[in-house]
Amino acid sequence: MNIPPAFLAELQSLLPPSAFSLQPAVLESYARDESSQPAQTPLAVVWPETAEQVAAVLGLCNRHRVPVTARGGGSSLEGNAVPSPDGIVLSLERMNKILEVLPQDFQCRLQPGVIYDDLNRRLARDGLFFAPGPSSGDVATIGGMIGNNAGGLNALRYGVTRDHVLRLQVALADGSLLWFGTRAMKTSSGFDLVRLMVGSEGLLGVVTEIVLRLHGLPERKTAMARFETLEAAAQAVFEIMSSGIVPGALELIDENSIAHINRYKGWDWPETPTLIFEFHGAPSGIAEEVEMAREICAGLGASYFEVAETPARREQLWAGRKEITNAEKALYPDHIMLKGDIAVPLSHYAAAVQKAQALGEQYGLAVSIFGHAGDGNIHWHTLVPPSDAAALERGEQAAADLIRYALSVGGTATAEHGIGLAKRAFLLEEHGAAVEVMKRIKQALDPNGILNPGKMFFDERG
Ligand code: LAC
Ligand code: ZN
Repeated sequence: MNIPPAFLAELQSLLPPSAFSLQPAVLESYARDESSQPAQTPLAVVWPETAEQVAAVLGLCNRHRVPVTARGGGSSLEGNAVPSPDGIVLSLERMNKILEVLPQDFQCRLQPGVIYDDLNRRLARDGLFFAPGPSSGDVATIGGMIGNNAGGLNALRYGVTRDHVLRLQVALADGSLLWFGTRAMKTSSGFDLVRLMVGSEGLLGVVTEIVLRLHGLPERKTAMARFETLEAAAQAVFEIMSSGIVPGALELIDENSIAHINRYKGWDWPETPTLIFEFHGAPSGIAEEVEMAREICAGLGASYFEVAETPARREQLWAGRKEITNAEKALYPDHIMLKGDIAVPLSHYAAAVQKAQALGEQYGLAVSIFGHAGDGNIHWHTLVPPSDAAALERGEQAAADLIRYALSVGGTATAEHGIGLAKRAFLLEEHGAAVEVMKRIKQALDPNGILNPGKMFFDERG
C-alpha cells in the first residue's frame, strides 16, 4: 500500500522535510527488529524532536486511521518494534537528551531516545546509575525499555524498569499530551497510570519524557563458578538466593552458550555450566557474601571459583555474558531463532532448567540455556535453518511446551522481552479473562486502534 495522499500532505505541513522519509532504503532499515519475525516495510519513518510533534503526529494518524509503531533502538526480541501493516514508524531516536540530573533526589529527567549505556556514562559522573542492565544496553533506549518493561543483569537487586519510573509525559492516540505520576518516592494518589504505561508495548500511548529513580553506584565484585552439571549450577542459584544474599547479578550460562561465546570471541572458556555473580554493597559485606557463595558452590561440586581481581577481567566476564544473543545471530545469520524468556517462582527454578534441557533432548534440538537465574528467568534459544520445516515445527512445539510448563508452576511466558508478535498465543493462556480488562483499557485510550495494532493481542486492531 502507498501512503494515503491526504495523510502525506498533512504530515508535510506538520513537520520539516528532515523529520520524515519515504525513501525505500530508509523504510527497509526500519522494517524489522532483532527477532526472527518477518519484516514489514512501513509507509514512512518519522523522527520527531519534541513532545508536541509526537502528539501532533499521533493526532494525525488517528484522524486518518494510520497505524503507528513507536520505536526506540529496535533491539526488541519478539517482533515488538516490527511496523504494523500499512503503518508508519515513529522513531524516538532524535529525542535523546538527558534534560536534568538531580543527584540529591536520586532522579533524572530525560527524553525517551536516550541510550541506556549513554545515560549511565553521564550518571556515573554523579556516582549514580539506572540499574536494570539490559544486555543490549549499547543500543536499547530508555523509551523502549519502558515499552517492554525491560529487565537485565541487575534487576535482581534493584528491580526491573517498572520499579524505576516515577513520572511519564505521554502522548495519547487523540493527540493530547499529559503527565502521569509524581516525583515523590511514594504516593497513594489515584490509579497508577505510570505502571499501566510501563510494559504497554506502544499500544496505549507514546512516552515523550521520563523521570527515573536512580541508585548510588555500589562497590562491586564479580565472580565466576564452573559446575559439572546444569543441575548443580541451578541448585547453587537456589541455595544462594535462599541464603539471604541479594546479589547485584546472578547469571547462569550453559555449555552451549559458552561454546557460542568462545566461537564468536575467539576465547577458550571451559564449556561447562557456569554462574557469574556480582556482589554489591559495602566491602566487608561483599567479602562475606563472596565466601558464602564460594562455600555453596563448593558444596555442589563446583570445580572452579574465581573472583575477578581486575576491572579488565570483570569487563571480560560480563562482555561474554552480554553477547550471547549477538554471538548466536552472528554464527547462524540465516537461521530462525526460537526463544523462551520464561520466569518461574524461585523454588521451581532448578526444575525449570532441567525441563528446558530435557525439551531439547526430547525434540532433538540443540538448545542454549542462560539468563537471569536469581530472578528465576531462563532464556532458552534454539536455532533452526529456515529450510528445515520439521525442525521449525519441533522448535516451536518445544518453546511452547517450556512456556506452558512455566505457566503451570505459576510463572510467566515472557519475563522481560514483552509479547510483541511472537508471544501473542500465550497472553490468554497466562491471563485468562483479565485479557478482556486489558482490551477495555486499550479501547478507552485508543478507540481507533492506531497504536501498534497487531501486537500483543491477536485481533488486528487491538
Ligand atoms: C539477555 C537478553 C536475551 O539477557 O535478554 O542477554
Ligand atoms: Zn535477558
